Amino acid sequence: MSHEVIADKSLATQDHLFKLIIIGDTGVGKSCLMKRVMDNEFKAEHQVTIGVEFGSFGLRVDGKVLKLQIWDTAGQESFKSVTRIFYRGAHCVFLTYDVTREETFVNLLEWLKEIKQHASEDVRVYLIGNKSEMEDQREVTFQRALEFAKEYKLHKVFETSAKTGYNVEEVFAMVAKELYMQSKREAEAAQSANHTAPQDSGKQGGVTLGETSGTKGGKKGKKGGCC
Ligand SMILES: Nc1nc2c(ncn2[C@@H]2O[C@H](COP(=O)(O)OP(=O)(O)O)[C@@H](O)[C@H]2O)c(=O)[nH]1
Ligand SMILES: [Mg+2]
Repeated sequence: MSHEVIADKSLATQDHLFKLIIIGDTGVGKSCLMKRVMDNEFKAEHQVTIGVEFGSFGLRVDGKVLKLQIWDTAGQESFKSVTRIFYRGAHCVFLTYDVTREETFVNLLEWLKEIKQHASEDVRVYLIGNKSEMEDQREVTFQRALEFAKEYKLHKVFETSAKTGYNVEEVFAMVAKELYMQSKREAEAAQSANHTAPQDSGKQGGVTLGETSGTKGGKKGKKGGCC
């Protein structure tokens, strides 16, 4: 499915809005990923994020405007109580690590606990290994990330480089499209359930438009992007 990135950052109107939260240890490149996708820029110096910063990324797909609302969180332990609030209502999580620092990969287990405790049960978790252009300093192989994702049932795995831009726009665009397709499927399922229900037994149809319906892995799907 082709797409066109919408340059207008104000993006006052959109057909679908999806919330994405970026988490992971400090210094892995969360803020740089957001800066790259929003402004196509990279900053070499590390400015510690205080609490949470907010951005957005817009896309036109299928004649519809999709907007990703991006919440870039601080990685430090001291900010966790603040950032936890932002897991609520997130459609997806970018769980990030630095491919050149193994400790940031090991710490993913702690971040998974945060997701389990504070995000909704059916949130999509994408594993993102950043700084992929630093091949000579790599400490975590892609294979290891794939195995981790399989073991913990994460949705997908990618490597990116906020520095070169490798895979950044592609990943954000793909996620927006996946969320859009999911919300479309859910709306269609809800609609057909509404149409067929009265013929069944005269009982109330169990699914209301915009409510959950079964999706991948037998889990309940979440509310589609709001309009
Ligand atoms: N080589 C390289 N450095 C990066 C990349 N992404 C971020 N950095 C650097 O890593 C440091 C931390 O980045 P930042 O986005 O502030 O990390 P955050 O704490 O996770 O938000 C900064 O010095 C960035 O310049 C990348 O893809 N490649
Ligand atoms: Mg940051």
